[in-house]
Amino acid sequence: MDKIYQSKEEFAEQYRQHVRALSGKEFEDTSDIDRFTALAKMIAGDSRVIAAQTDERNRVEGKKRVYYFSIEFLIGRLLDNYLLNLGIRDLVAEAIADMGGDLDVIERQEPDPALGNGGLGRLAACFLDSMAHEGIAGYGNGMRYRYGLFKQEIVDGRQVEVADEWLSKGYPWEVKRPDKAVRIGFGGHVVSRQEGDRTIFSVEGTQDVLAVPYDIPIVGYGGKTVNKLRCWSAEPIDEHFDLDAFNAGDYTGADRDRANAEAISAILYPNDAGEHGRLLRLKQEYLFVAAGIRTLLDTFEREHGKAWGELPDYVAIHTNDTHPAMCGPELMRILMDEKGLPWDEAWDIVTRTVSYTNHTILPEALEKWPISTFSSLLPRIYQIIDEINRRWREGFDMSQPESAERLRATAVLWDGEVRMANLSVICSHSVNGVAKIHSDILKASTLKDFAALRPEMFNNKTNGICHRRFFAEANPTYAKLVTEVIGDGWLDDASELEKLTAFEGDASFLERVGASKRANKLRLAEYVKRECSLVIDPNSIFDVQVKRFHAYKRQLLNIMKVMDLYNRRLADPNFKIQPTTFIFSGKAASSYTFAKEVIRLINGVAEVVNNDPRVNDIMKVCFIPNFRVSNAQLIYPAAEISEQISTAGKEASGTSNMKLMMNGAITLGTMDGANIEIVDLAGRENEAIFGLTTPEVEALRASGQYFAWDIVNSDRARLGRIIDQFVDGTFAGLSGNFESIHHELMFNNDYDLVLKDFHSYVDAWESLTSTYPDAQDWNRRALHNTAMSGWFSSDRTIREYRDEIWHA
Ligand code: 4GP
Repeated sequence: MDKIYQSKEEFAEQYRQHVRALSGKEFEDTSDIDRFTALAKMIAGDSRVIAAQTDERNRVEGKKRVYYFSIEFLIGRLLDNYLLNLGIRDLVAEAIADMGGDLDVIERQEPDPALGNGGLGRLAACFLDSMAHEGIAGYGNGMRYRYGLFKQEIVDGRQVEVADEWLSKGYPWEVKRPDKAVRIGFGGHVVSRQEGDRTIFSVEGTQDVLAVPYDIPIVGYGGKTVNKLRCWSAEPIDEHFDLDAFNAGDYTGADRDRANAEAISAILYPNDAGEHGRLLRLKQEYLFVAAGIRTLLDTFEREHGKAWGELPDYVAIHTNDTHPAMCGPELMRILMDEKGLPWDEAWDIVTRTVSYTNHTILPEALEKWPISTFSSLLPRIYQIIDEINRRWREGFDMSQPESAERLRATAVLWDGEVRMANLSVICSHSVNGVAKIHSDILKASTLKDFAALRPEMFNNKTNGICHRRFFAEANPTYAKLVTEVIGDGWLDDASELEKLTAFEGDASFLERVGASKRANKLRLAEYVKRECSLVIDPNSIFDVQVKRFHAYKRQLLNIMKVMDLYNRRLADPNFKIQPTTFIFSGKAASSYTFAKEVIRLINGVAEVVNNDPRVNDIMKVCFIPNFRVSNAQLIYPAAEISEQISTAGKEASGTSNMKLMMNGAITLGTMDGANIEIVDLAGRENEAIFGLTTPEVEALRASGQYFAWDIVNSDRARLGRIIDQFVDGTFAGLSGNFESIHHELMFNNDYDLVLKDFHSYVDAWESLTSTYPDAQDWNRRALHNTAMSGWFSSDRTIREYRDEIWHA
């Protein structure tokens, strides 16, 4: 790897200069935040130099460019990642130590931008890293929210949402590019005029805003490729500051235009629970789509002129879920209205350029917009969608018996709504799910009518994770150990981790694997002490469930297990389990009442359990507030059990399962999402699998023979007791009982089958944890999981996208 700094001294001199230029002080006299800002700016500048070289190389080689459209990029902190990818992490750490500083402290100053909700947004960020690593000319296109997802605080056990001011100290990685701003029109009405035999459409009377890009460099491992993430922010077209209003004391009114425009990029919406239908969200979706499409067409035109028919050869547009679904219609609009192409030609270009990934089968997450809202905000786009829909309908032979149902299921416009998933499919040449079972479910049920009509467009791309961030960087002690025995080739090619299987019989190596886990547990215990004022025992098993809170993910099942173990210990002081710390973390959408109640329950149980000396030798419960990329990187390495317990058929893939596996945790999970591939790779004997399978869930639901009360009545002693405790005050100390949870299980008949899977889950947990005292065998399974996890690197996933979808 060519390094940008050859020696500590060379780096130190440059760094000192940067610090001076930024703060006017010598390094020794600066604050940690100044040190961070100067270092990040310096590395960002170096990266931009490589980016220019990358760009030039791409241009000369005529490389196909991939544009990854995603309304979320949950990028995490970048500094450590970039130092690693540039091959200078150790050099920089030593140089800063020589200067009397501490790189770790400096790195902790970096804001952790919450520009995503969870899995989908983090996946997009991992993909950027892997595209750069693979040398793909790949660009992220997203939104720059002034406030990311809320910061979560816990007050009396409840989640409280606080604005996340991630920009308050500046963001040294980004560069604003006002010269690349794009004018975006909303509202207005469509007019047409005739030119020869062509009707040309345009929109008049729009209210315009300016989409202004901020570019963040994306540094690939190996330091050869630096790509770009472009995030769009909304601003007013003209500075229309009303001096009269201001002088009259109306300060808000004076700047109304700015406030109205900026509102579009003010906040990131939660991904679940009823946020659809919000006008601002639709504006966000159009803004980043239209601005991104404009940019990529400008680049294409610069490089290839007006050979629009060649667009699919040089450009791939990937739509991450349905939020960028307007890519198809917007591209149609420009190709027809501005470039003068006829419909058929434009449509052929669009459908050969655009591809789509689905991330969830939850019906509430499949976006739909009321036609009335849509057509008044985006009249020309709506008109194009209407025509797409009309032509789609025309393709049906209505004499066929199945046609009516197929049409109903696949139409874009139906029941007064625009269905974004159907639009995404129809505009694309490829549709993929994110794990094998998920892709199968898409074909067999969610999108089955499309699959029947166009089977060739459906494919699977099992998710992956950036193993450099979530293993090398997050878990330096273990990574060092791995590198010691198999070399560092695994950073470049994660499949090399498999070489670790040769050490599964090496007792002294396994002991060191255990010691590194212990070091990570200590590190997390210190964090927990600082953040939660809770002392947890690093000798106990760290049992971890960290992810968004959602009913189908069944954090409720997990905490019911804790309640059960607690109850059994109180009933019988001789009841033995392996001492365990139950660790939870994650946010719930602010309007998702049930999920928030589960958070409150976990904290309610924690309050009782953690203060009960009768059980403290065997259990503690810990809820870590404000789950985000930076604390995730502390949690995964410390985990020994990975809780992946969704109702089978519901979790599209999951990615925390992969991160935890790589860090040597054993999966306690259902046969759902990518857990299935984990079992395939590492062997069922090295994980703990329980519960109903997807076909069993479907059969049980279809039978109509599931009765929550029967299950509870068949086990009054354990389940019955837990059900009572939701409402009898046992865990109500912090902020009251949990009636709605009781109601969900008993009166809504337990939709997520928590009660049904309860016993098999608790049994699986007891049986797994009973093997913990055999440390050597536990460490062997941990190592085996790490060894077999290389396939889950997002490098592999990206190569599949590249070869099978983008052909880049
Ligand atoms: C998530 C899925 O729930 C998760 O299973 C998957 O691993 C992840 O996408 C990445 O593909 N979905 C979302 C969302 O985050 O917003 O729909």
